[in-house]
Amino acid sequence: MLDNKKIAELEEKAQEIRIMIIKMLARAGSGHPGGSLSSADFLTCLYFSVMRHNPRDPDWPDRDRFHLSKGHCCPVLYSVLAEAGYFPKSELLNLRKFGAMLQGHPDRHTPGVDVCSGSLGQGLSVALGMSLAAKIDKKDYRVYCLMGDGEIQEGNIWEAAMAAAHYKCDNLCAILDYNGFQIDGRVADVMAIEPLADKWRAFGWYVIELDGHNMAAIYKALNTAKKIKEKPTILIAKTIKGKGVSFMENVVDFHGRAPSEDETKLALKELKGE
Ligand SMILES: Cc1ncc(C[n+]2csc(CCOP(=O)(O)OP(=O)(O)O)c2C)c(N)n1
Ligand SMILES: [Mg+2]
Repeated sequence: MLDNKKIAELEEKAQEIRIMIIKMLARAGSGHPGGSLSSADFLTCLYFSVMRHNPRDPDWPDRDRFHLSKGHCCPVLYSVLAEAGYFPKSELLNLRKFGAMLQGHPDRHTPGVDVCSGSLGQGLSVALGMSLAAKIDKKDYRVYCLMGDGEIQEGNIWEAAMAAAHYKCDNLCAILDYNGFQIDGRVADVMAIEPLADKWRAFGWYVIELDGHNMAAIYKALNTAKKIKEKPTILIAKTIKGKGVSFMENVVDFHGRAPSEDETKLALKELKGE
């Protein structure tokens, strides 16, 4: 278990990550704040207390892999990678500029990014491939894959889910950002995904349901997943889309719209607790 001091440090870091997300989106003038903010807590926990990785050696063969299947939420990944030291934080302000390192969706030219993503529904298949590669190569790295709740309406997610259980991929940990919203509105209205935990269990997965904004719970769940044998694990993390900025929370418009100048000022004020 982590002590309260370490939990508080991670919470503070997650808040800094949220601040970076807002600043980079404001500068770019486009991008996806909602799902980036909802993922900030578990990405912070992963990169700063759970994953085995080395920012000075992004291609280290024994590193744990992280795959952002919902690639549109790359501002959270870029912020975490910059905070960890994969590249200078100043790069964040070039987001989405023509020719810049940080494109609107993840690209392998960015240190710390293993796979291009953005076309939803493919990530679990990619992560499954990495997980099988580890087994074939007799390596003990773990593979993490972050998916959106709208994204899992895609059929090939379920094909990968079935295969991962069949091949007993216990080095594979999926995280579902269950924020309840997709591009067009509520997931429950567009295409219902419940009963979700039962579905994944029926596909042969070990399921952990948790509050995706509770740092202690996230840390505990990620470490429980490490101990599960013979099965892949999914963390179904209940989150709030736009978490941390009151006027973005659960507002569909902020799925894919950058804040205006006034909104940016307000958002940063809130996040800094001023
Ligand atoms: C195959 C594919 N179809 C459509 C899109 C356009 N798109 C981008 S984000 C998004 C909604 C995703 O919702 P969700 O998975 O819930 O992500 P989050 O709420 O975390 O932003 C869609 C449909 C896409 N990127 N890929
Ligand atoms: Mg969603």
